[in-house]
Amino acid sequence: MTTERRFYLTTPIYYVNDKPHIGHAYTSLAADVLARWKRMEGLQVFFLTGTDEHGQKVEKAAETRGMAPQDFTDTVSQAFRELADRMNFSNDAFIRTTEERHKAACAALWKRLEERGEIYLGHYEGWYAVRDEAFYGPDEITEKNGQKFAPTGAPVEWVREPSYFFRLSNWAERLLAFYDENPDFIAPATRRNEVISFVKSGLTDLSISRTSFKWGVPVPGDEAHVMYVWLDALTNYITALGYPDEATEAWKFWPADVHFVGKDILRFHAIYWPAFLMAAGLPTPARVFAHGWWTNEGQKISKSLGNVIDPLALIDEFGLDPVRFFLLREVPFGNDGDFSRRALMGRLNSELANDLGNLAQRSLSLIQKNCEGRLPGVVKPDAADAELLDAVAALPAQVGEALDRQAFHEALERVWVVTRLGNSWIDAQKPWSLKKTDLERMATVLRHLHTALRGLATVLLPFMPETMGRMLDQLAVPEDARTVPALATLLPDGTELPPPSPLFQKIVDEPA
Ligand code: ME8
Repeated sequence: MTTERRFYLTTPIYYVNDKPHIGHAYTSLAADVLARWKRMEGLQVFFLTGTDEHGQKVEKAAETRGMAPQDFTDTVSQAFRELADRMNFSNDAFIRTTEERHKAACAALWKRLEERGEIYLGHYEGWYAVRDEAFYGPDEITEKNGQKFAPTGAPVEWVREPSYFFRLSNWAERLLAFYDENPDFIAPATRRNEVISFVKSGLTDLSISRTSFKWGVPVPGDEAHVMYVWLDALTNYITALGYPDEATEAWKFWPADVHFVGKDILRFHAIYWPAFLMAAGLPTPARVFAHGWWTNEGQKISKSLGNVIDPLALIDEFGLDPVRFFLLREVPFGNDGDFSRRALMGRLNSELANDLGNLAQRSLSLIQKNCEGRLPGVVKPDAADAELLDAVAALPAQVGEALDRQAFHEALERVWVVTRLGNSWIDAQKPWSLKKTDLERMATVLRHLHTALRGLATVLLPFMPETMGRMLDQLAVPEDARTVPALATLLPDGTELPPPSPLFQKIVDEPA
């Protein structure tokens, strides 16, 4: 019996208090690339994204617009779905926390925690930031001009209300042992240390219900309370797999292989989430990866500064795949990064149009012109060919290894090392002048270039699915051979290649 290899990866579910921006697109893009790569490796993949629709923040946003919360969330959630379509995300499901199945999953998890003695009724008194939907301890609060703030800069208010609590304080030791036993659970490593020191500094019980507003999942048996939005939200990762029905096919995907999150919400995913799961007797995810924060031309992205980057406008201006490429190429995944139009244009012009696009165009035009558009065979190999061919052959394993660490920038750098090698190799081999001097060598050189281009386009397919799909069309690689394992099977000599056309358009205008 063969066991299918499964891979489950998720994005945060985004708050629907406002329309999507570049940060949301970024997290989901990273997940999309990994999902596509894992499918290409032959794994059965479940890639989940969606929207987080309850809580005070969303309720307030609806109120400001004079809309009923459900109508408001229907509209904004749709904008996130459209973003996923426009960004060509390959998510297998899109979950909304206002769905009935999700409310049922939350209620089931709550009851399980209650049965296991993990929940008690008490009274909450302390600081709460609606913007973060988070509670803060007195030692975390700072004051400026009479207003109190959380470490994130979000204003806090004093909350005093009856509340159910989760016995988080009982889980500190168990969490520390868990981080120790699972050194890869939190990535990157610097973030891991932050979480460990936070847990070591002591955990207090967590307030998990609110009574001062209504927009949430009712607490089973006590409808004066709605569940704390983070307990509700985190549960989405198991709702989507059919929880509480653990007999479903989808449940086999649990536990998750990677939860992709931004660094702002690591605490919820690396502390609360495993604690809830362990307390409920459910398996814990393998990894939470917290990536960094984008700024815009050096400034924090915020609505009040009016510098929110709309991913759809960027796609309209630069094309989808250059944007997808830029976001993962420009900044090491995990670090903060600055978005600049000039940097995007630089990457598009030099790396996509020049390095990759021209290499393809030059090689394929020569095959078209000098080989009647048919794929030549290898007739006159040379020892010098090994450098290029070995580098191309090694690429899938190198890219796979980097992607297993979510090191998207390293994966792309590996690909560009080989792309640059392809360019220096074509310049050294000069197939355009071999036409007059050595036809057999010319055929061999062009065949090797085709092999290199096929390898490059295949490993880049998850990053730029549309453009690399076109490149593979031009290379005459059949749809079912666009995978890493299929690279082992050569295309037959004489395969007819369509006339090539440019893959990327350079952008020459200057930023406004
Ligand atoms: O936190 N740079 O939702 P949210 C990079 N609903 N990434 C950014 C970013 C930026 N400037 N701004 C946002 C929530 N992000 C909760 C999550 S999960 C169970 C519940 C990305 O709409 C990043 O992934 O505030 C961040 O963690 C997420 O959007 C926050 O989205």
